Amino acid sequence: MNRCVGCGAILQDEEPLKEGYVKNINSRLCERCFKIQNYGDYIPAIKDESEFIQLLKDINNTRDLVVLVCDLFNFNPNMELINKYITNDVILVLTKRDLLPKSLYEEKLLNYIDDVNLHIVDRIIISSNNNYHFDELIETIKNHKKSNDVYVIGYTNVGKSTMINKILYNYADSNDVITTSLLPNTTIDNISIKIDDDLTLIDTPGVLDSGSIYYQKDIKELKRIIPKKEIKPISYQINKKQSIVVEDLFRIDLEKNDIVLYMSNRLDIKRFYKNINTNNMDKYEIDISANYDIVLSGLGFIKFMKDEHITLYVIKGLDVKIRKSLI
Ligand SMILES: Nc1nc2c(ncn2[C@@H]2O[C@H](COP(=O)(O)OP(=O)(O)OP(=O)(O)O)[C@@H](O)[C@H]2O)c(=O)[nH]1
Ligand SMILES: [Mg+2]
Repeated sequence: MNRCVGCGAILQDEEPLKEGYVKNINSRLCERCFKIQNYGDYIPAIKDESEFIQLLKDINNTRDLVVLVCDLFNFNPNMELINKYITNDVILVLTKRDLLPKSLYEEKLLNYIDDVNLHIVDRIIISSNNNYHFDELIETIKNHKKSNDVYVIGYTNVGKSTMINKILYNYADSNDVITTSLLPNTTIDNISIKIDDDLTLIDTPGVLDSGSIYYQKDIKELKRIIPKKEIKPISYQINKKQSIVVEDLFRIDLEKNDIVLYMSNRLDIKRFYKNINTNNMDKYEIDISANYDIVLSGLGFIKFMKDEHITLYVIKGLDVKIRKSLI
């Protein structure tokens, strides 16, 4: 039984629509990975939560070191499942640093997660795109590993496979590349990647947070909506009733606040003093506190400087979370 080197699926030549399909059973890469890697095509493979829970339980049984990868741009402090099932030693890796402003204070980011039960032995901020802190990362992993195997886990699309590819590229003598993509649920099953004689990283599939923007928009739109480089935060000082409207994605009605938007700079943001159509949008009434963020899953976040009651309309189905401000 062979597995695809790109996504970990078991290779099979019988069912073209199922995971791991290849025309020639001796191929190393399944057709889906071949298409994603060569043409950027995407064929979704949805993981459900029960499979993710089983994966976490299996990892928990090993007692091996876990590298928990979190996406700084789409940071969800609710790590309920991982918190519940993982009791292994954990290195917390906060990635996609390149998307946030260069000037910000990293100490606050590092200590942001403090009320979880996880046994965190070390924390590190990285960027796979900028090769930032990779020497420190590999050293930290080697210092804390319990055996040769180290599991890389996290929600889908946070950048687990991209990080492992960068480690492979930097420190291993191999041409293998794990498939990565803009869209969630790229890695299908565990993939063991030998870095050297003492270290094998095991890439794992993540599970999608329900309500992400990835469910609401197609790939063409997502390419524009998901930032690729450092975000320039956009600040607004609001001192009379008005609405901030971002395309058909969301609208906030507020009266007196200072807010900062952290999202793709390719989005079209407008201010209105009149009522704008909100047909078919989900409506939230929120008492927001000063120094809290509203996180719009996958799209970015908005920091509020003052306490205020706001009305928020979002594209149907998009998840809205509130957290202490990250920045
Ligand atoms: N800006 C930026 N983007 C990144 C970084 N790391 C990964 N990405 C992007 O994030 C997206 C998802 O990356 P993957 O490595 O496929 O994510 P994953 O966690 O393996 O996802 P699954 O396999 O679906 O669980 C891709 O579009 C990557 O290019 C980073 O350091 N900076
Ligand atoms: Mg992956």
